[in-house]
Amino acid sequence: MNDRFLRACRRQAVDRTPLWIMRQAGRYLPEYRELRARHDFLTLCRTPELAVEASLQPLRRFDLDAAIIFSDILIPLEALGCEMSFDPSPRIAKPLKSSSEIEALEARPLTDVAPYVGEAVALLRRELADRVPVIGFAGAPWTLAAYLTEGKGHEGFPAVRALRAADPGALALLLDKLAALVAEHLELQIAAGAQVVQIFDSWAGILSAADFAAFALPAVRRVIGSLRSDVPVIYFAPAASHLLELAATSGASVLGVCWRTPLDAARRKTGGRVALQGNLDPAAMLAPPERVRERALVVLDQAGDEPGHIMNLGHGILPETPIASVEALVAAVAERERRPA
Ligand code: 1CP
Repeated sequence: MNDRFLRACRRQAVDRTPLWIMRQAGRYLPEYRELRARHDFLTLCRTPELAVEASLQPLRRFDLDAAIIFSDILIPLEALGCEMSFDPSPRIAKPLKSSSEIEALEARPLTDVAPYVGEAVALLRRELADRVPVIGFAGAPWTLAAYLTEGKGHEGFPAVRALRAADPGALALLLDKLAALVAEHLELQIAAGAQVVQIFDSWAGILSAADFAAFALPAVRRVIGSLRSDVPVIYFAPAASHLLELAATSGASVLGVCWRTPLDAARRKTGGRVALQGNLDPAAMLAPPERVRERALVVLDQAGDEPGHIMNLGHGILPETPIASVEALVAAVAERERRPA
């Protein structure tokens, strides 16, 4: 098997830096848009054959070192009885408004509510036949709490920050319940064959360091600490340069870094305790291929020669990204093959 991604997660030497792309299965691919024209988003997520098709699409085109299961971070919220739709951004029918609603939340087993998640992971493993490892993923408790209280994506997510001020005990209870759900969601994917898991804390950056340390971080630590297997965990909190040192203590073996923090600075701040993933600016992918190459080589230089770097963008690939940019990124990484570790 191509195991350079797994080796880099463990900070072992590799023949070249592994590459995958956040949101690599998605809207920048014409074949994904075709699939979506025929099926709505939730149908893709809930039908293992279709989810696996979306996961495999980028691997047919590009020499990538990992596959990510096609799903969404909000999918496990169904276990809490939460109704949602995607248009294409998520909407939650009844956002949580009160502490009594939080107290009343009871999770049904994910294997009953969303058996298709494990089925899709297992099918993807079979289809890949060990060509590259499979990444499972989940949203972090804090980020899921942000959507559950706000009901949709919303700059700064004021509802969850208001809850923090009004009723910190209710927020802590919500994070506890979500940590249990996220852990179950990750265990289920690992049991089905996921070889790495990534936790997306997309909205951790809206917190002060003190509130991150008091609320979001302990919830992530509980999730990671409860995992029974030793699959590498990637923790990604974008727009959170002020939280980097704290994030490095989450228990994850890899820290995803967004484009705002150069990888050499991230390496210094985290003292080499974790592997790093990232961090080409997704907007740089809108430039001509030669500029993409140059920007990618800068990132590889900043990552340095120490083992423990996974090349990626600093956030999800933008839907308007040209295919030629992805090809230029893949070629730039290949250019550095067998540079001494
Ligand atoms: O029309 C469509 O096709 C729907 C668009 C879409 C897609 C392709 C959504 C709705 N989700 C996804 C897939 C998805 N989402 C994946 C798997 C594909 C891959 O990575 O290759 C993953 C890992 C996610 C993760 C996700 N969903 C995050 C974390 C990553 C990040 O961007 O920080 C978040 C915050 C979400 C919520 C969400 N779901 C969909 C959208 C458009 C959003 C974010 C925007 C919002 O809050 O409004």
